[in-house]
Amino acid sequence: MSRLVVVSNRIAVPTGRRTPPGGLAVAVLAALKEYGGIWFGWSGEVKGQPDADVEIISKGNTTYAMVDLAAQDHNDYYNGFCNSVLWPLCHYRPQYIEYNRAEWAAYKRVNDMFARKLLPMLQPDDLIWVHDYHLFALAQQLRKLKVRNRIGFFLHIPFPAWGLWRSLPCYKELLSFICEYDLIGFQTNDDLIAFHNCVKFGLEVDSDEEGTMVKDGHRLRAKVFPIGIDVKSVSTTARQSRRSATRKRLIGSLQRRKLIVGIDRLDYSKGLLTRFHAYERLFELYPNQLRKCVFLQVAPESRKDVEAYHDIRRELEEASGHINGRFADFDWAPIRYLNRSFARGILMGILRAAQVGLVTPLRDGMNLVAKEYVAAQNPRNPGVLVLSRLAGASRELSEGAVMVNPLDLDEVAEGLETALNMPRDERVHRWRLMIKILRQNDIRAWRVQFVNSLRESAA
Ligand code: ADQ
Repeated sequence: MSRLVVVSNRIAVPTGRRTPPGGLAVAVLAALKEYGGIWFGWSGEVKGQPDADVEIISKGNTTYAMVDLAAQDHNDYYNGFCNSVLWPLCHYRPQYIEYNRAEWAAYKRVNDMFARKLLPMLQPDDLIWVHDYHLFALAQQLRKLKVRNRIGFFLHIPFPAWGLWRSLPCYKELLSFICEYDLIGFQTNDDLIAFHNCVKFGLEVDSDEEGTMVKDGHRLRAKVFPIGIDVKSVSTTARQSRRSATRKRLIGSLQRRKLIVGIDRLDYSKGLLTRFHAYERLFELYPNQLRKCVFLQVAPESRKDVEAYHDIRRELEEASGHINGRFADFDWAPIRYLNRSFARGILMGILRAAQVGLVTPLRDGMNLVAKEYVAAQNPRNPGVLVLSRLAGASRELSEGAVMVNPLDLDEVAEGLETALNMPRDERVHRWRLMIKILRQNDIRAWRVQFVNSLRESAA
């Protein structure tokens, strides 16, 4: 059986018995355990010299291969082209795009460096699975080095519509790089359609009914593989947290009030500021909710080196201060804003304790927190998910969740009111609809379907 070679911007080496948190790490580690192989990527270290040596750690049937990034590459490739061009572009936030040619050159340079470092480790029948927008150009760089292996790519974030994609100065070149893959996977059908349109209008290449495109004699298949979670593991972790001191402190502090929870990275795509404003609107539209609920938002900082992220923390502190100043009482503060991260067990326990999971990104490839919230619930007395129509997860969960447009503050406030008052029978009914889908499309199904499709394209 062929080995699997996974390539992602960052890699996560498991230490001791602890598995690194996050859906991607869990899925990749399980796939590598099954097939054996290599996980290759950036070590997370920034060093002065470009072209650093590859550090190798072997554990069982898996090899972890890591390279450091030079300071200039970290700035221009990672903070620059990846997070100041591609991330805002794919999340429909063109106002945050800061494009320059030096950073585009750095993107190609780092993709080329990854390809050259990976090359000596490859065997002829390895299946190569590349992850996310940092490495759109990797297949093209590997092909230049005469690598003939099958190469698949999964995009974790949305793919933008043609009208937006074409605003990227180097859109044509980047698109033709993506077409060097054999298989490309998207989170939702919307992303797949957007990609087909970009290839059609940008490169004048049509696709057949099965989503196959042929460009310069090379066949690329594009399909949808919605990423899932390990439902059982989330549910068990959340249930076990019942005994944790943190959870007891949280429940005690609520004094029987209902808990609304949000858990996100501090990122403009997650719609945190509009979420805070919508919560404020809840008390304007439904003053009966005053003193009856508490909103807990956990949001640790991310990408602190990127300019567009500088203002978010201050804006959220101001908004939460304003809401508490406006509505709080001696013994009640409506909002608790925690600007730090927590261990996974504690997070899953918080999700289980909450009567409402509030997930309102302005754009999101999938949003695993929405799925984790559902899996963490007590089946006999579950909470309600209030979910943005603009999250990829809405494609699977729209029947069970209370669906809202995050830009319509009144609609989010109404959604919260509905969720806070929902009778138990309806909550159980909605939860069952969602958990059934989550079990079908779990993390195992995601990786098995992707790897099988890649293998088929090899045949
Ligand atoms: P992210 O943008 O990071 O991922 P998301 O899917 O919500 O977003 O979260 C990924 C993981 O991080 C989840 O397992 C979650 O529990 C954890 N996490 C989130 N906030 C946290 C916090 N405050 N503290 C600790 N852990 C936290 C990208 C895309 C998503 C897509 C995933 C997977 O942007 O749309 O769902 O990849 O494909």
